[in-house]
Amino acid sequence: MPYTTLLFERSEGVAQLTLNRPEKSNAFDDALVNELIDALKIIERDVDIRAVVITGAGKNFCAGQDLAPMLERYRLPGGVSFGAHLRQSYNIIISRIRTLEKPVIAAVNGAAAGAGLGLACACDLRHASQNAKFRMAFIGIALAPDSATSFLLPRIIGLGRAAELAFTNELMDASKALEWGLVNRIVPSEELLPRTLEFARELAKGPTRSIGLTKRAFNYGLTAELESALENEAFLQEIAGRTADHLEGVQAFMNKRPPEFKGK
Ligand code: LHQ
Repeated sequence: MPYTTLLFERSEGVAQLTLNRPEKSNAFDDALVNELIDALKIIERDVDIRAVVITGAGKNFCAGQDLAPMLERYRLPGGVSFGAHLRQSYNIIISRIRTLEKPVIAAVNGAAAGAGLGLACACDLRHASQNAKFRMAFIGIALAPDSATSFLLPRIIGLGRAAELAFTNELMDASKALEWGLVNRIVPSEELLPRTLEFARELAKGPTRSIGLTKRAFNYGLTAELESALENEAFLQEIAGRTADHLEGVQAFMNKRPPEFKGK
């Protein structure tokens, strides 16, 4: 399907998704939601894509839900069902990113707010430009958290800090985000994309199955008890131990040469 709000480029094993509604701070409308879901589906199935970078066009990363069309929907007979809206939009996007067995990096080039913050939190790593800023936004419009911000944000930065960010609706800058562990690194603005893509290309040369299984183990571990996490590790290691990349890794180590992983 032709996209109108999302740029989908791929090169050297890396898919770059650029949310492309810069005049709206890349806020999500229905088209952007559907195109992002479609692109994630393609990426999931394409074995040649072994890492993903998500960024925003223009000065911001993503302002969350586009509030303008929401206003129109309030006027519809019967109003608007936010529950239904979430189930067919952000819930799908967040689940697809978390269960995608490939590394996903958010290159946060400006504001990430509301569902845009949720999108960044769903990624495995967050690289921020000096201009990155983060806002929960929900309480600003008297809503409850969505897009897994209630699940992921306290796990990333801790419950107390998540509560402060949510209740005050503060616009947190990049250096505080680094201090609080929300972002992995800060990069000068003009270097954000080239350096993140370079980082992603290195990850794309890695043992993709093993990275995917690591992600699966972390996901499981977020809610598991110790005994079941140990059992899950045994189950996943059984899979990893049978991959071609594992054999290559051990052979390369024994022969004192760098491994050549194929993602298989
Ligand atoms: C926007 C938006 C926006 C449209 C900036 N929509 N245009 C929601 C509802 C229902 C059900 C389920 O779930 C959700 C999920 C959510 O995501 S709720 C949270 C929605 N997002 C917000 O409330 C964020 C509101 N925006 C902001 O706090 C700021 O605009 C941020 C921090 C994103 C950016 O600040 P600045 O960099 O200072 O830029 P700006 O405020 O000047 O915005 C630039 C333009 O983007 C501006 O348009 P204009 O035509 O005036 O230049 C804004 O109107 C537009 N924009 N957010 N959500």
